[in-house]
Amino acid sequence: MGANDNFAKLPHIGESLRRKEDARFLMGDGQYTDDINLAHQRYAVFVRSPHAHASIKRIATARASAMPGVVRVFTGDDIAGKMNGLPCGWLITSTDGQPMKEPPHPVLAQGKVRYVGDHVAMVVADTVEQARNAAEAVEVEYDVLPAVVDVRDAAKATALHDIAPDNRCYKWAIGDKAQVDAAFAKAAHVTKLDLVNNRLVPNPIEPRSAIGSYNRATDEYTLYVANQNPHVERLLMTAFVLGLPEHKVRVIAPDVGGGFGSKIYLYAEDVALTWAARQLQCAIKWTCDRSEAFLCDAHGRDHVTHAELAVDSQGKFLALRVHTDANLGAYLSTFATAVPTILYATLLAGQYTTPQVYVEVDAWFTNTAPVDAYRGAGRPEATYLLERIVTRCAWELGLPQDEIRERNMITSFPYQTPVALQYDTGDYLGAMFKANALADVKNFEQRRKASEARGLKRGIGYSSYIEACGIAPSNIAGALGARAGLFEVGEIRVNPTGSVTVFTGSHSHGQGHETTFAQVVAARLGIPVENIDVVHGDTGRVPFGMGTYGSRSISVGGAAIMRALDKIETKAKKIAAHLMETGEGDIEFSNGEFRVKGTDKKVTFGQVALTAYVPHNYPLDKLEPGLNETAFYDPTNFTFPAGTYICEVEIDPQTGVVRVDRFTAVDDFGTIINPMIVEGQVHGGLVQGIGQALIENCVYDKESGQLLTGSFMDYAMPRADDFPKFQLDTVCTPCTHNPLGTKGCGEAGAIGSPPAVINAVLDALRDLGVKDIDMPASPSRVWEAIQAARP
Ligand code: MCN
Repeated sequence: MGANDNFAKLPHIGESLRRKEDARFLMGDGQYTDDINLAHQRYAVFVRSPHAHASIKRIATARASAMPGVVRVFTGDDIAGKMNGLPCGWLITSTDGQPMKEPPHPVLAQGKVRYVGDHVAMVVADTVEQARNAAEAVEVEYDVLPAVVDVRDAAKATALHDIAPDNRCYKWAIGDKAQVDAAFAKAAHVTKLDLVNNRLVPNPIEPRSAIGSYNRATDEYTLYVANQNPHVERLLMTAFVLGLPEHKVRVIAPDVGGGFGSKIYLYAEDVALTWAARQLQCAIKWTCDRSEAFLCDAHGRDHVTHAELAVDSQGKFLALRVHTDANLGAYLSTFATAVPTILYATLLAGQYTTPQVYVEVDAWFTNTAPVDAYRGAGRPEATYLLERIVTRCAWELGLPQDEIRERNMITSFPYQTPVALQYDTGDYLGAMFKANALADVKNFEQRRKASEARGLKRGIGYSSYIEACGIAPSNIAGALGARAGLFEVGEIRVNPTGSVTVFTGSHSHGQGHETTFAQVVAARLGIPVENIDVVHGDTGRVPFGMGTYGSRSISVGGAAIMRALDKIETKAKKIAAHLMETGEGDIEFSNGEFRVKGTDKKVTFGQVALTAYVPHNYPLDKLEPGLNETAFYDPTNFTFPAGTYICEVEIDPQTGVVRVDRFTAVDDFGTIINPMIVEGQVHGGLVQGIGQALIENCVYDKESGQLLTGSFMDYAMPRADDFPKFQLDTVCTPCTHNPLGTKGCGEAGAIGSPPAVINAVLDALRDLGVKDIDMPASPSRVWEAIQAARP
């Protein structure tokens, strides 16, 4: 097996099976971290900085320590010298010859706090209430320092870290600057665009939660934690922070209620609880409340960009020049440095044949929460800039939005971009034409007139996105300067009765892996889906893993499972040959049966499984008992999902209220395992992307650095009635280099939708003279833009 088009024809592939995991979620039987309680468990509450930037002059804990139920109050002094700071997991290399700045990130603040919510002390008590009361009694004296929250002010602001006196973390560039400058010199037209990609708060339904525990008898630690990548969490915590042997720490990420990239990061709380469990010889639980989550969960986006697109007289793109300032927050999260570089700049060729692209990125520290890989991570920022400038260019040249895209889209593959990536397959034109038909673009003008008759402005916006998923092939990650490539692990344990347990290093926190991974195994082995269980999220049960983010699970985790299944099939054929007294070369396997070629002799998969564990007359020199295989899979390339999204909005010019009236998404995810799950993933992504475009915005006060949008009263989450019924369809060009032919679908909606919405808003307001608007296009912003454009 291996030819991915044969794989797509197997039973269960392309079937919308209901999610196996939903029964327990719908019946209230899910086991989230906060549902777990251990014997003699105590509770932690963190004292957090009320200031965005301050020196700590004194911390007095005596009063808090003497309060009822308090077990211990830990401060930075208690941990100093006993552990290292939190690491950045995926460091990249600067390209300006200066080393990248990786400032220390103490688990509890030492001498200084750098954002509102920074960890100052941890109080452990018998009950949560006692811990909360005592946390309020911890006295901290601060010397407040000037704060900076806007990335554009970072260079001139008071330094956050001694190691970075100008607050710059790194300068990074990709592309051939000289060639780009030469292309601009001969351009017939240059389109320019300045934009802000607004900061977002991820807000998964389940807030973060963790329980640290320690077993004195075995000298072993266990950390239960709402996390997307338990093995990476363990690796970073043991190797970089606590200096413990890895096998002494077990990390369990049980049911996790959404992550969206905010639960990748090794957070200070996780380390503090694990370490303190041994100090206090008890289990310690902490569950984040929503206000803490707003302050302290890793945020997303926060870029300021200037871009220029050079085109010839036929509207063909000649070159793209980009400068981006990226806000990394106060400290480096796990993916912080990779997001505005490897995951962003390499996508700026988009779906187009632009021969030259040059991107410069300056990344800065500011007094804000760390930024990490929020859904899409880097790729939404790339798509937003590119699809905005392409549409602006179309309007400047008097071309329809689809026309300019058609003139520039890549049509032959593989295609090498000028910014490192090689796209293996795609059908960009096909997706756009399909989207045009589904969105009924030909009748748009009629709908526009009907809106006008009701006093409303109607606009249509396009976005033809591409993303790099299946993160991350070590050959490419390494070539781009990343610290590590990201493979995945799959173990298949065939039980004697022929049922199968799958152990995967991927982690499902809403994506339905327990169903889709079982579909893959059922398809390959020809056994019922019900006979397959998928185990994930436990370093004590799964051999190793890199976790789930970057829409990597089916294409990397699933491919590792396929590799393990290849090995199972090879060994099972030997057993079948032994049973049927023939050579293994004579055996063929399909639909759960091993047959001797050209005869009607056969044995079932179940018979082979039983024989593996109850061997008779085995040639033990050739065959060892058992049917259990593990495989590691390092992809050779990213997968490149792509598609075209078309949004239609109606705007009330009196109030500035934008209503999304129609939204069409045509995606290419290669082979699709479960269409219903994929549709759900696209819906979720669209809601987050449209939310960014119209509603969501994380705002800090410029002077004080206080988070102004620190609750759902001020941070607007999209709701079902903010959206029309989405019209979805797909085209399919199977990925050429993984055995399933799949491309990731988990982020597409969030990546492709923001520019489609803003292009639609601008199209609606064009004849009023509005040329630009930043996300979110809230009613007040739209109204102000209309007023400002008035002659
Ligand atoms: N799938 C499929 N056929 C394909 C592609 C995917 O059937 N061609 C299925 C997969 O088998 C899997 C699901 O679709 O069940 C998503 O797969 P994939 O695209 O590989 O993405 P991951 O499983 O790696 O999920 C990560 C992705 C990311 S990066 C974010 S952020 C995100 C997202 O998934 N966070 C989510 N979707 C989320 N959904 C929920 N409910 N909660 C989150 O936190």
